[in-house]
Amino acid sequence: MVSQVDGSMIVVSNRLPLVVEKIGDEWQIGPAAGGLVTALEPVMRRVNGLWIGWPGSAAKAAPYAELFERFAEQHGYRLAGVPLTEEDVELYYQGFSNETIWPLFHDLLGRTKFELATWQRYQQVNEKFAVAIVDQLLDDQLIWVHDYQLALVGAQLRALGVRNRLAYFLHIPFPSFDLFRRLPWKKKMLDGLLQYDLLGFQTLRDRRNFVASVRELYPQVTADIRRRVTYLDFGNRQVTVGNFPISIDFEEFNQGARQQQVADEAWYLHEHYQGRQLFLGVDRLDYTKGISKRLLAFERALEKYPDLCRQATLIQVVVPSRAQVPEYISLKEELDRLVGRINARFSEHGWVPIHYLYRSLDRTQLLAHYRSCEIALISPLRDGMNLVAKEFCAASIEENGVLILSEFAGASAQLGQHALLVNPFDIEGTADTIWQAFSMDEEERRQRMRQLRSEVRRNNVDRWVEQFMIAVRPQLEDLY
Ligand code: ADQ
Repeated sequence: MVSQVDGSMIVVSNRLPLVVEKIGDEWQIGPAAGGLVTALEPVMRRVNGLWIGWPGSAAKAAPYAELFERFAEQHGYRLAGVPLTEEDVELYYQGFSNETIWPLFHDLLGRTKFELATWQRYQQVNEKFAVAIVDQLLDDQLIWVHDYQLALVGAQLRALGVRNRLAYFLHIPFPSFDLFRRLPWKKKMLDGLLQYDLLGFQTLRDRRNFVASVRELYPQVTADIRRRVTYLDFGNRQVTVGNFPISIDFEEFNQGARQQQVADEAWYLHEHYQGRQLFLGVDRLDYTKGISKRLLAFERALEKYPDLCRQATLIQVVVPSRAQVPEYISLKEELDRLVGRINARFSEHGWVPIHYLYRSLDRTQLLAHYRSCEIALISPLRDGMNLVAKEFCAASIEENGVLILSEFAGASAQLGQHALLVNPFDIEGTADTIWQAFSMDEEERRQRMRQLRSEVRRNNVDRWVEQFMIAVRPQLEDLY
């Protein structure tokens, strides 16, 4: 299926999938970390696509034409940049995207700001993206726009006269109408989204929330609900709405975890933490990831189940993210304080309960951590999907890992049956689940992990793209 879109797809996202930096006199390019990039890279390589986005502000003077050419040779797909001004970044990205949509769509109304100036700039920057797309556009290309920063690009493209098929995928949750209705510009936001031909969400819950909001604000619409998609009929046009759980390249993690370098790193970790079970948290620095509550739950578990002391260690890896947004700066300070307090309270000679790494890991180190840690502790307050949960299972090649997963992660819809589900707001319950995982016998671990791995293997990233592409192509609609 995927080969049928070879060369004919434009992917658009806020950030281009690369990091540019100057080392000495040399400009270097490297791949960026993050869920979207992890999911789309293999697909873009396969279809030799064009990816349009903002290159980032760190390196304004970089020779982009040359760097993009080098990138295309190395990665097998092309890039085109959308330059943004500092004010754009402040108002559209840090402002409306990350201080309005992000918290609101993650059910965190108390953190949500509503400011006219950021909303206005959001619309203008979405138009900038639309103009950049038109510059590159061929007649019959599919334009696939990603995520919450670019909800209105489709509407701006239509306003510029573009008639290509337009698809959109939202990587974060879509909130209930009760929350969505707080947005002062909700009608404009929906008007914009409804200009896409296909709207993709992560879970059935998100799709239902979206359709419910449309029905509230457009009472005349008729909704034809099928198993995989809902068709919204506006009389003169139809919009397809579906849920497509994003995934990972299972084999990349499964095979990657077997490499010698990974085994060496994993051996080193085992030696270092000998005789202990390792819990692992891997997250971008973000208040939605529930890191503070997780640390409190771990603390409560140490208090309530003293056998954990000296026998369990939590390795918490946090990747720096959105470092300019004030909320994220104070979150970092809060985590530093919490880790310090808990470690000071429980540490003994030769054992520290929490090992806290504030940095990104390279692929080998990440795989080694997945492989050597017995228990993944993934407890976001809300998460569109959460790829770390799937990566952990795919890399758990000894098949004895335990997955503790928040019921509010999109991934729980697929993995919930064989993971240990927690409500991250329930510190006591999470502490009990930490103990349950720690004391789970080998047989049960294997049974659960085998099921989890076969679920992730079956529903890998290819399937995500395939399902999305089938939904994009109207001649296949009868299949549903
Ligand atoms: P994110 O919020 O970025 O993505 P997630 O899905 O967990 O969250 O993806 C994070 C990615 O970053 C993973 O691929 C992981 O391997 C990588 N990563 C995390 N910590 C790392 C570290 N310390 N070092 C190296 N790499 C690290 C958004 C949504 C999610 C959704 C994805 C994809 O918020 O809900 O799953 O998009 O749609």
